[in-house]
Amino acid sequence: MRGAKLSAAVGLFVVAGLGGFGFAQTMPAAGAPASPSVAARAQKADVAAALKAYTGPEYVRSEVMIPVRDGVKLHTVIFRPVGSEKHGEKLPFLMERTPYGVDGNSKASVELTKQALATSGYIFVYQDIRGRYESGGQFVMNRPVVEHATKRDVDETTDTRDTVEWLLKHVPNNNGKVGVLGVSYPGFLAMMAGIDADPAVKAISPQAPMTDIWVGDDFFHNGAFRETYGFDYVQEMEAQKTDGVVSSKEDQYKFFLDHVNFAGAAAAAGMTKLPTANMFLSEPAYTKFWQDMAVERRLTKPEVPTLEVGGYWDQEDMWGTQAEYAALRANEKANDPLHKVFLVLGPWNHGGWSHGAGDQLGGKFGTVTFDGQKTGEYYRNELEAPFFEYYLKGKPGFGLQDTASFRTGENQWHRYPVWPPKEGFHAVRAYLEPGGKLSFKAPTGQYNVTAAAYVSDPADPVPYRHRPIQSTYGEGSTWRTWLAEDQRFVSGRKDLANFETPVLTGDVTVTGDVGADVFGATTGTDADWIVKLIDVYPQDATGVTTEDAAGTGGGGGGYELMVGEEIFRGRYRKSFSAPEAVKTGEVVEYKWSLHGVDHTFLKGHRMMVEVQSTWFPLYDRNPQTYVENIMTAPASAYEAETVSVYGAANYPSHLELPVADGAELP
Ligand code: PG9
Repeated sequence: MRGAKLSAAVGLFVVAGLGGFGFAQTMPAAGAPASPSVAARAQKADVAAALKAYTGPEYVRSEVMIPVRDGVKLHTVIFRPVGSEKHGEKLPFLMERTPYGVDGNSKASVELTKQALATSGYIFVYQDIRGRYESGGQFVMNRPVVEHATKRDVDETTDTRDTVEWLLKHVPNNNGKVGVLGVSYPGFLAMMAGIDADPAVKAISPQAPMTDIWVGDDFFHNGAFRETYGFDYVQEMEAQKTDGVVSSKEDQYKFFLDHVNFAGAAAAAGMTKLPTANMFLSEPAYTKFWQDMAVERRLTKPEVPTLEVGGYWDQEDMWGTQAEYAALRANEKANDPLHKVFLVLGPWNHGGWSHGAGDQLGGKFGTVTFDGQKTGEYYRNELEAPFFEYYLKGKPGFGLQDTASFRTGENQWHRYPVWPPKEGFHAVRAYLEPGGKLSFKAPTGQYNVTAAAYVSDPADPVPYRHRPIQSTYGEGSTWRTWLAEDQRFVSGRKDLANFETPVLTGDVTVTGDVGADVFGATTGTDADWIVKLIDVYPQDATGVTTEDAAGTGGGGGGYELMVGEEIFRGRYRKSFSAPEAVKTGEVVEYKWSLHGVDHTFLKGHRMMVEVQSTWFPLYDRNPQTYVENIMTAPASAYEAETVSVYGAANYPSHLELPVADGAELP
């Protein structure tokens, strides 16, 4: 996870990172603070309060350059509890490897950010990965795993192994066991520790790991390019060895519209030669380059106990956690706790479980609360700490059998023997029907009719969050919580279609993978399909607040909360690596996943499905006229087109919903 970085100027510029699982995580979840001085004060107050509460041992810091097999040296910061060697106590290692800089980690940040574990006593290790900050070698974004034939064949798995071997030999009073954890990029690196794992690695926790950045994580989703994220992140990581922050005062909606396509925006920022930007521009389809990075393709079985953690409202890597769990779980041996994958999913944004109470999610454009349940604290104290305590120290108390999930709406934790759970749920179809109806009865009698049609105009795309849209991690950015924003700011637009149930007469719980199955046509030759599953709150709703509630005094009446959402780029309907134009007017079936959901639509609420064809500038605009490379599409290719969503006996567009048995469907 990138820390919340501070920025204050116009245009592209670079500031130093805040480091590790350190202070960055004490930043408020609702976006970057108003100014560095406000942020610094808030951090100081948080730190002072947390330090007061800490009762564990003090930690002492040392620094070392660890040599790996090809002679590169990796900068590593180590914290050991003061006096542990005097008691002869042997302790396990807990390691985080990161591209975001480890120098900022201090004794205080160790004692604060992993309080339960720091109190128990671990040797904490933080390492700059190859090519970043003070480590030697060359940084490669999401470095693929390679065949290890010679000493020059290095990747993150070999760097981890070599580091572990060095630590075991050189750090006194270790118990020979290593745990590796991390969120996001460090989550990807935690998974790397579980591939061809060193025998001393006894537990890993990949948290929001990016897993396949073309199919479903940071850079593309089902072929649609995540324009703002790709633009910002690549500059922040590849323009220099240390973290930068891209921050602009300009509304990014306007910036990307004015530059027509990604090539135009990248040229304006002078970033076209950065390695990953160059690949965006030259290989936008799912080529070998992107496939080689896909981690789930490497996961043959859980080599070590693995705790996967993810958030249902993760704005960056929602897919990775669920994909890794699925790949590992499929190859797990029954009753083998040493080769087991566990999964925790909760009501969190990217990394939201690692700091704060977790009793609410959101920002000024929408906040959801969870009946006072402190989901983050529960995760850290009842799941994460016991996991490492059990596997690295042999202490009892880790009771998770397989999966823990916090079900929103109902606001309760549940444990399932597998994800998605099979017992107690069954698949139902929610059909998109004419008149804006969402119905649980299949359409009969009517053939070839559309449920809705709208004109999608790339000159006026649907914004994905409230404007002005700030740079991802720029000053005042609402990026971190946009998935929880009240969707009423767009749902009245003419360039999308809504389908709603009547008011629910009983609770309807949806637990598991939600699928979209849309029969659609366009007057163009390419189109994007975005489907959102929304919980529409009643006028007297409690537990939600939003500035959008015009006339309701800022309460949450009528709040529209997305609980599942995803895009599919039409040209990839047959193959992700060989895109093809769509035939004008042809009705095509598009099927894609909206991922795992665990949510109760409460009695008195309504379910809504929203379909649209732009989501800007989160995703670049599809010109809607087929061109070979959208990254360089000329302005003349961008055409307004009519998009039709069918709702007929022969074209039954629907959502596939895993619904709890016994639910009262309208
Ligand atoms: N989501 C970040 C990321 C970007 C690109 C690749 C991998 C990770 C992160 O927060 O680390």
